[in-house]
Amino acid sequence: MIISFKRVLLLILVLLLGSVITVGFMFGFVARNVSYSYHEPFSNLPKLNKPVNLLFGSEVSNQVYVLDQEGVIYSFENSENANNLNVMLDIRDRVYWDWEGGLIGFALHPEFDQNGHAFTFYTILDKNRNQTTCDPHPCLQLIVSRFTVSLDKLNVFDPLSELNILTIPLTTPWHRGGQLLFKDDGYLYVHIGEANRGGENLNNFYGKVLRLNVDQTSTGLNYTIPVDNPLYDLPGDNITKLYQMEIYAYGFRNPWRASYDQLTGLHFVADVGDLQYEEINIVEKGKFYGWKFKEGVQCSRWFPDCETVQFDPDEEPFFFYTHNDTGDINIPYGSAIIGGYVYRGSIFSELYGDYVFADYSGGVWSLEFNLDTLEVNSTKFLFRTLSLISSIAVDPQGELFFVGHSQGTIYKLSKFNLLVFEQILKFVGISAIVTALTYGGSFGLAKFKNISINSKTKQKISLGVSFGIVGIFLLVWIVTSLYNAFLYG
Ligand SMILES: [Ca+2]
Repeated sequence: MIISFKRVLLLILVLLLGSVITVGFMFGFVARNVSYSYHEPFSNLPKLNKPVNLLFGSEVSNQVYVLDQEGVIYSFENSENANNLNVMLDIRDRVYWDWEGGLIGFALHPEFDQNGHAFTFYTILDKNRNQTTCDPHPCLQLIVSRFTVSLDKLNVFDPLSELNILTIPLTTPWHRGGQLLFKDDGYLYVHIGEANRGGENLNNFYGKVLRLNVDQTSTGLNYTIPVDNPLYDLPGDNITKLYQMEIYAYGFRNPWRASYDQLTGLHFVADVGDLQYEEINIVEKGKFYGWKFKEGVQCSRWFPDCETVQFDPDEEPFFFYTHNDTGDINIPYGSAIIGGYVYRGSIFSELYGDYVFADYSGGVWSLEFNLDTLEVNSTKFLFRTLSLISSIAVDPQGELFFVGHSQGTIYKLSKFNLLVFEQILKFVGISAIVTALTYGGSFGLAKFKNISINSKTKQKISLGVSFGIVGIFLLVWIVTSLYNAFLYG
């Protein structure tokens, strides 16, 4: 049998092509834009209705809490085997929910495992107010209150234990804020939207971050005002209403979500924008964040000539983005900022210390920033969900979770070391090498031993050996992929 030149050339070509593809991917010559993804860590749970907030309890309690916007708090075991939602609180009879209202905020007291106190933020119909004062919208109230778990059932809140902290009248159905947050000082930070009232006036709670001591009570209040709140010593008080001493920072539009990084003490507030910019602000005591004079770094549409208006010096956002897709995947864009966390987990060491955030439209990015100047150095696209994202959560290990509002599911940040497409190409590359070597080797052996290669049987054997080895590779591939999935799951 004559081994044709064409056949040898073809074998060499296949060998070369396979080597180039394989070596290219092995040493990362082929650029990868996308290496992050998400999966459902609690895939056995029933579908949620309208989840808007997710919170992990302590490592001891090992519980996860999720809020249904319509007025239910569920808990479940922090385990991938969790398959049951426990109803901790059902106040659907009190809650009035609409597209951004309802039961939207929840925080556990820092000593929750001992005292069983948790705090909620929700909207209700205000039946005592004259409806014509709110037309065409329903008259609403924003309620911040405390619930305590039942003594006999530690995983259920007693609905009768409700203690009112704040009641704030609303006249429009927009911009309520929603985040409740405890920081290391033990105080409760309440993030309230401007409710179309602007955030600049210090005589009301709209567009503010409030700071309350909820471990004490004072005359007529189920909290006290910390004496180091920025307006505490100013003339005027809560009786003359010149200033509200609860205010910690002001000038927000819709501070829907906020987070606190214990390591740096940075307090991040995601402020949902109007027409132009979605903002991330680093909040400091007593500072003004611009609304309703400015949106992002520009005059708002309400004060187009804001340079001519006198207002307090404002803090520029830590970061902002527009609603327009620039075509560069790493430049954030979307419809409404959802907020985020400084990543302190261990699975993704390259993200450590970066601020990871989501937009409601489903995109997730990370910001790498300078800790001294608080300037953002770079932005990186992580992934995009099919679901709208309503909230982000962090577990006791510092790993990140995302609440799928429209799909009713919870996602976890995960990493594909190797993308599916890449896997296939690599597989093709190695298969090509193996096939070429085996097939070529069989021919070479046949030639060497002077065996007639025309024998159909010999051809079948060499093909069989080729595909057998390819099959073993496929098996190894599947096992390593599963192992990767397990590692990053
Ligand atoms: Ca601002």
